[in-house]
Amino acid sequence: MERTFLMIKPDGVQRNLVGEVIKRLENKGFTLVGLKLMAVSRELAEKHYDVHKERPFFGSLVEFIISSPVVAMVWEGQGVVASARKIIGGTNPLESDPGTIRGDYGIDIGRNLIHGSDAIETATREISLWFEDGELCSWENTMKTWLYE
Ligand code: 3AN
Repeated sequence: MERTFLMIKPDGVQRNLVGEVIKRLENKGFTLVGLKLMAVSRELAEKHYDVHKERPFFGSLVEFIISSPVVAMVWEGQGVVASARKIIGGTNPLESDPGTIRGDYGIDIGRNLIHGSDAIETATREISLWFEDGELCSWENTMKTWLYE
């Protein structure tokens, strides 16, 4: 079963949107297999955003991610990587579709509430960067037969 890495950024935690974000993914039918509230080290933030290290916003993005706790999560389900990206919405909240997390709750691109892996390979890399194997919990949701044919 496919897995993705999602992280509620400091703005999402500070704005009390943790429950709202989790609710949207649960309601969709995805399964939570990893969850932790954490203060992020500079080293981890820099590794996570490594692909953006040449971009002008890299420094402020790293400072932001380490400024206040985040909620790191792993979600599981059929097609979860692409589907979670749709639930999250486009990068710039002012242009994200209404009904998405960013579209409903954000304004500024530097305060877009949540990160989601953009591809299956990225998800694999990010899950191993943020979680030890023992922190993930494989379990079978009893609703599975009501979610999948
Ligand atoms: P997404 O999170 O939608 O995949 P990316 O991967 O292009 O977006 O960018 C990663 C993060 O970098 C974004 N979530 C956002 O916090 C930040 N970011 C992207 N573009 C900008 C920008 N032009 N100005 C400030 N921050 C940005």
